[in-house]
Amino acid sequence: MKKELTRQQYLDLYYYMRLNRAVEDTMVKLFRQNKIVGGLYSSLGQEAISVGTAYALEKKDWLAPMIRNIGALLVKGVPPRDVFMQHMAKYDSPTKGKDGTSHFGDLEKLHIVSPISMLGDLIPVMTGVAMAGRYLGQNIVTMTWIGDGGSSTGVFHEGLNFAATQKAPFVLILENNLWAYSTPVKRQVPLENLADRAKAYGISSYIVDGNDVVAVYSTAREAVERARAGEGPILIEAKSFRRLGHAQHDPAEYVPKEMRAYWEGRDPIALYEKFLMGERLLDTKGKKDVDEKIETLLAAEREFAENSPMPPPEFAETGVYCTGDECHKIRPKWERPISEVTPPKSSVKPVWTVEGFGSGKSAASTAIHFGDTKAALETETSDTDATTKTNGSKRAAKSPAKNSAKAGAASRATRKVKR
Ligand SMILES: Cc1ncc(C[n+]2csc(CCOP(=O)(O)OP(=O)(O)O)c2C)c(N)n1
Ligand SMILES: [Mg+2]
Repeated sequence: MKKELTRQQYLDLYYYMRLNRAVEDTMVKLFRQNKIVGGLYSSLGQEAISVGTAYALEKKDWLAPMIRNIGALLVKGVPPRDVFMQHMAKYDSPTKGKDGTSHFGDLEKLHIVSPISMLGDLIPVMTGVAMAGRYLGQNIVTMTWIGDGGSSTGVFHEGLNFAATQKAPFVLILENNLWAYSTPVKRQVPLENLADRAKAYGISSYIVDGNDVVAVYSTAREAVERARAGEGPILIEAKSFRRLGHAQHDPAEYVPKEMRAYWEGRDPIALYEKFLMGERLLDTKGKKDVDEKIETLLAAEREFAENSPMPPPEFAETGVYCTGDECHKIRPKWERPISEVTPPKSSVKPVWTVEGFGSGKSAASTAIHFGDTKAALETETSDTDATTKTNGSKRAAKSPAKNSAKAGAASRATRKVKR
């Protein structure tokens, strides 16, 4: 671990990792007491990923957690009582008892989009949030997480391609914990590094040790800054290990004992404590203070959660059907005049300029136009034709392989027309 943060930042990372683990330990106890109504997932051994990445975001930024990202929620400002009550389906929980796991968000204050269970679906959603922020001039970055298994879904690829094409200010954290349910990553992806998936979409990626919180934070910070500066989406593969089963029901006997032992020896909190002590950023007293702070906080939060009532039975039908009141109040928030963003008054010509199309033969084929834009198209046409040729030859010099592939495609297309 390299030393490069402020003292407060080092201690914040420590506090949030400890809090993350303690909140989950408390929930295991609640689960054993039959007070948790749904499934209970664990991020044991992966706390450095949730905490280090979320800590790299600013207050105005948006995130969407998955099942192993309670740490990210805590960093964003969600009180532990909300996490407890949500899992206990209590009436005071963010979803008022309508969900028994972690499907809740906070669109108003904390900028959290609720998890979506269908793995990968948050990628296009958070791309959309990033694009909306750009449209509104907010200069925000959005972030979500996906597992090694989730990175094989269709929507992962569609979503990342969409984000790349739109140059969305979006950072995707791929938590490679080596298992997806009982499937080892080697049996489901023929890649050593899942970060290589970024190459297919022409975007940047990083690989980071997911058990080193300082490395995770520094990498995420750099990625967030680059995305905010307009470089487009960035993928970070954080390598770690799922120390428990998929959820509480799964004893994970399929995991080799030696493998578990290896990763237990790389516990992110133990590693970080050693680093902090070595750098004299933490001592036994400081550690004891954190123990007490967390213990006091969680005792109060747990008590509040346990005392919260279950929802009344009649509440079951509230919010299920549209009554024409609440749901119809939702309106789009146009913060720029509509005329500014729609043709014909828009300062942007309603004509796509396509550079480096390749054939350079037909100018019309280099522009895709829409609406009644004949005049604009005519002006655009000659410019575009020139650009196409220049760029085409520049590219030919730089990248012969790419160009010959294009030429091949072009001649195949020509052959097709002739027939
Ligand atoms: C599209 C989709 N397919 C299958 C599932 C069922 N499912 C939930 S979690 C999970 C395993 C996910 O593994 P991984 O992405 O590696 O995440 P991890 O559990 O290791 O954090 C599966 C298959 C789902 N929720 N969504
Ligand atoms: Mg996994």
